[in-house]
Amino acid sequence: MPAVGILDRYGPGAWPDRCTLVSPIVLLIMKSLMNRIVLIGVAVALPFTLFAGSLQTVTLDVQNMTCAVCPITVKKALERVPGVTAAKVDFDKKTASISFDPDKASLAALTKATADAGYPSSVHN
Ligand SMILES: [Cu+2]
Repeated sequence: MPAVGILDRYGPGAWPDRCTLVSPIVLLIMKSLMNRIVLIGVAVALPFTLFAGSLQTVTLDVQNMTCAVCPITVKKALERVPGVTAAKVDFDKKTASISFDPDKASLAALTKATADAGYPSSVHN
């Protein structure tokens, strides 16, 4: 970090005598700035952590998957829906498990996405 380099060069030892009072103040200011940067980092990261808790998971029954490429097409279609964080498609069970943010994506948007790709789906019971 460049701030550390500045402190090394202009730290207590490097300053002329008349600056002995100023340098500790500069050090204090630098330290409080660093603390502020850390605090901002925490403040930015926090909402993402809270977000992770509000994800919803749903399993859909998917029709028309006839070959090994079909699940990939369904997965891509689901992942393109805004708010979807993960989509797993099971070819053998003919299902798709989707994690999504319910504030951004709806069940209707998910089933529409698969239907538009050629694979109508409905919520698995
Ligand atoms: Cu196929």
